[in-house]
Amino acid sequence: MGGEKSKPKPEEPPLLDEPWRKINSGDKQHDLQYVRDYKPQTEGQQLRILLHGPAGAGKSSFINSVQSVLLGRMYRQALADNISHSCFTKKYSTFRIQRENPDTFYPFILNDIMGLSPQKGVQVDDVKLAFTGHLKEGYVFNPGSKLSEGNEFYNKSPTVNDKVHVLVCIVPAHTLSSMSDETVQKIRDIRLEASRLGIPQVAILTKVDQACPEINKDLKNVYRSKYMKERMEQFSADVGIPMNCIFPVKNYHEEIKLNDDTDALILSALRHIIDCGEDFINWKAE
Ligand SMILES: Nc1nc2c(ncn2[C@@H]2O[C@H](COP(=O)(O)OP(=O)(O)OP(=O)(O)O)[C@@H](O)[C@H]2O)c(=O)[nH]1
Ligand SMILES: [Mg+2]
Repeated sequence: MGGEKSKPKPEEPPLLDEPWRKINSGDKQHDLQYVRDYKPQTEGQQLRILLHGPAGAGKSSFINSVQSVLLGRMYRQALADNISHSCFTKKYSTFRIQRENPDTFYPFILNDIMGLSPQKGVQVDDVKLAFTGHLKEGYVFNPGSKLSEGNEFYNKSPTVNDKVHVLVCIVPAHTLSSMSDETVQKIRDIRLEASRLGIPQVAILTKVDQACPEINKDLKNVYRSKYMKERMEQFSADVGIPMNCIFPVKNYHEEIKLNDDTDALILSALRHIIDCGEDFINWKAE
C-alpha cells in the first residue's frame, strides 16, 4: 500500500575528484619569479592596474595582499576596514610596490578607488575618467556628482602612463548570488566602456574562505569546489567576463604570517593581470 517510499538521494559530494584548474604551491615560486622579472617591453612604461568593485569587496586588502606576497612579509599600506558597511576608501590613490633594494619599484602600479554601492558609491563616470588618465591622484570621490573639467583634480593632458592598462573587478565570492541588480549593471557598464577602449579586464573573487566550508578548511580545494565553480560561471554569465579571466583569491586580512596556498592564488591572478596589461600596451604600440 502506498508503494515503496523513495529512498533519500545520497548527497552529492561538494568537491570534484580533480581540480578543474591546475594550481599548486609549487607554482608560487614560478609565478613569483615571473612577476619579479617582469619588465615592460617599452622602456619607461608603467603598467597601471585599476581596481573597482562593490564597497567592502576587498580592493584595498588585495593591494595589501599583493604587496605582502612580493615583499615576503605582511604589509598594510592601503587602509582596509572591517566595520564600515559603506565605502571606506574615498580617495583615488596609487600604490607603488617597492623591490628589495630601497628606492626601486616594480614597473606596475595599483589604483584604489571608492567602492560601487547603489546610492553612495563612486560615480561610474568617474571610473571612466580614470581609464583615460583624467583623474589625478588624491581626488576625493563625490558620490553626488562626477569630476568636472574645471576641477583641480582633472588632468587635462594625461600621458600614456596616466592611462589604465588593466581593469580588475573585485567582487566577494560569498555574496555573489545576492549582489544587487544595480551593482551588476554598474559593473557591466564600466566593463563596456573599458571594452570600447580596448582595456583588458580581469575579475577577482575575494573572500573564498567565506564562500564554502571546504575552502575554508583547505584553500587547496578552491578549484575542486563545485559551489565555487558554479558561482564563477554565474558571475561570468552576469557580467560577461570569460571564465579564464576570473580568479578566486583569499586576501590576507587577519593572519600575521604568509601562507603558500594564499600566495599561489594571489600570484596566479597577478601574473595574468600583468600579461593582459603587457599585451594591451604592445597592441596599442603597434
Ligand atoms: N575573510 C576574508 N575577509 C576579507 C578578505 N578580503 C578582505 N576581507 C575583509 O573585508 C573587509 C573589507 O575589505 P576592504 O579591503 O576594506 O574592502 P574594500 O573593497 O577596499 O572596501 P571599500 O574601500 O569600502 O570600497 C575587511 O574587513 C577585510 O579584512 C578575504 O579574502 N577573506
Ligand atoms: Mg578600500
